[in-house]
Amino acid sequence: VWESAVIETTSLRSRAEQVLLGNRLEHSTKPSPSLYPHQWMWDSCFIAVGYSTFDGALARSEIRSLLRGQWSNGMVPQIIFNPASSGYFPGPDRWQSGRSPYAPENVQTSGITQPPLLAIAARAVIEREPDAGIARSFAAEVFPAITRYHEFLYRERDPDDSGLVTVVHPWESGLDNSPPYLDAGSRVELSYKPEYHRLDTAHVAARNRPTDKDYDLFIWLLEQMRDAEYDWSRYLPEAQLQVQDVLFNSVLCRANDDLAWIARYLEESDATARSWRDKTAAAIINSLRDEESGLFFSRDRRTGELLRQVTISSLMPLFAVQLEDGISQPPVDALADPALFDASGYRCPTTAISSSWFNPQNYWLGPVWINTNWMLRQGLLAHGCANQADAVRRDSLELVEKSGFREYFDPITGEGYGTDSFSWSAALTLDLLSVA
Ligand code: 2M8
Repeated sequence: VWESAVIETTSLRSRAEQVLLGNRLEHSTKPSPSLYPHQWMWDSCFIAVGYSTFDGALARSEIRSLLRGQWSNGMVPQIIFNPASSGYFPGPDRWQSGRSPYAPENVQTSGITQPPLLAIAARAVIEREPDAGIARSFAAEVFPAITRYHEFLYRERDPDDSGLVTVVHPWESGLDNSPPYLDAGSRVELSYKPEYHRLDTAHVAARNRPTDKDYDLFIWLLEQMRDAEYDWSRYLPEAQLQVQDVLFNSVLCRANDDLAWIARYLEESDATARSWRDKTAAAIINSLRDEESGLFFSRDRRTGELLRQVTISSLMPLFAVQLEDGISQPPVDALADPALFDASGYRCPTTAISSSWFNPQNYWLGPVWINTNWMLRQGLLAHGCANQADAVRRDSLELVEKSGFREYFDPITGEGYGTDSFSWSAALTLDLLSVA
């Protein structure tokens, strides 16, 4: 039994490496062979973590390629388009990022960002690099760029100086059709019906993807931002969708901690990164925590109300920062609650089972995703919950072993959905295998 377990692990590892190498483009790695044929920001951060387990040079090039797309105002874009790929909508012609004076000239990108995992990925890549000279020069190269990215987020996206960054498009949240965005989105009044032709449903069954109504919202919002030339001081005062997102800000909080680590590693001051971290941590606890349930929710910046939909994001402050016992307990307890996240199958559904939106087969409305499990596991470990963390790790590995490196998985049956050969499922499998 022991021997076969070792062989299984070895083969899982080599299959995961093959997925990443198979999805390589010239400078970076695409999330999947055909559904997502460009470079995505948070995908590449997870991918870099995966590469760091077996090829530091590829890990560094993944992050460098993201920074090639950085705008002169500091924004790191959600998508860096690969000129040789077509078949994804919306492409560069719809985004027209060149309307902004800050967009790079020789690289085509989208006009928004994604959960800011760069510092988290960069730290992992630096820590795993055996050659101290290489690690140090990479740290010195990326530190100023990542600092400028965080400066952008606080300067352009936190006009109230609240410590919480505002997300302006469901695609920025990474959890595109998650219930809080369906809620906030239902209040957006589309002034016209946008014209477009979806390409995603040519690759994946429509029942596993966002609806046409969701896409109307996504494209209409894109066109509003484009018309404002991606100038956030002009766009934000009128923007109909503005969310102080709990997952995005939790990632930012943790990224500040890792940015502070990189600063100390380079023997530079970590004061700015630490003060950002402390401010965002306090704001998450004081402004995004629901007193009654003890869970966390994103806040609709337009109405001022919490978007009280229980999703995986409600637990993400565990990943952000060290919480006091009384504050960490409700999210930890929610994991074992059959009405919330215990589906008697695989941990951890992305939308609570009792939610009226819960759908175990549709995208971010219920399936298990390996990236949210990866963050949750770290958050649980940081809060002394080793058994729960191990259970999340085990379930993640069981899912990819049983169903392959699919994009997402049914939390009850374990069946895989969405694209196959999905890069971050493979990359984070490599990381989870390496921390055993
Ligand atoms: C999904 O989002 C893209 C738009 O960014 C799409 O549906 O076309 C999300 O799961 C997102 O989190 C992810 O980064 C992206 C690529 O894997 O796909």
